[in-house]
Amino acid sequence: MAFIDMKKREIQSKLVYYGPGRGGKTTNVLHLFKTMSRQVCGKMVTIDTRGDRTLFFDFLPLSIGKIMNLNIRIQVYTVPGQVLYNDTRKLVLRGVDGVVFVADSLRIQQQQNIDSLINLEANLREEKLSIRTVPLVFQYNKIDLAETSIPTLTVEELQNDLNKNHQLPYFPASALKGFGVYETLREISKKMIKNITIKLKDGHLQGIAG
Ligand SMILES: Nc1nc2c(ncn2[C@@H]2O[C@H](COP(=O)(O)OP(=O)(O)OP(=O)(O)O)[C@@H](O)[C@H]2O)c(=O)[nH]1
Ligand SMILES: [Mg+2]
Repeated sequence: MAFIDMKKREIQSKLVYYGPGRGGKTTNVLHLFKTMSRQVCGKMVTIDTRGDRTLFFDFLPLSIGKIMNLNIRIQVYTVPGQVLYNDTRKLVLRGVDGVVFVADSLRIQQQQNIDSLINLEANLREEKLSIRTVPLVFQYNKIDLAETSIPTLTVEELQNDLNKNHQLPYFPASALKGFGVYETLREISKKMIKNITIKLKDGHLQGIAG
């Protein structure tokens, strides 16, 4: 849950990249880290990986602007997508303010995408949240593979599988090539800032001592 730190004059919020294992969450955050200026993003921290599999989480702090003279900081996290790490996913989701759901365009991952979204809904419910209440955007990653002989899902199929009932913003992307990564971040940041501004004006944002 976003909160104000009066001492530092900043608002802290949490964005989580969620989705099936090997979908490209870490690759998204790595692209941000490699291409953003150091004024906007801090150091990327990767806690526990094996090969390219996240076992705990990645973390990247971003400073993305100001509301009412307060700096807005977004702490970006990725969850481990592998089914067996659900306890870690729940831990990372705690206090979430926004979610990017990174789906994998690989056709063999069709069911894993659907299962991961069901898992997200269940874990949000435990936080008394839902896809309808938390800012969320979909990213359809690995779109570059559509130009190869590897079987992929079309954007229409991904929409039908994941977003039919939600009608949320969605972005075809290739985190590997850096395509669609910023568009995704821009949209989720916009939604998060809108939410934070409403809470701030209504006096519903928690403060910490300053
Ligand atoms: N072709 C292609 N490969 C990608 C893309 N994004 C990620 N990959 C590859 O997919 C593999 C998995 O990517 P990761 O970013 O580690 O996936 P993850 O979602 O963090 O996986 P977990 O940590 O296991 O949940 C890596 O080998 C990446 O290089 C993409 O847009 N296109
Ligand atoms: Mg990862």
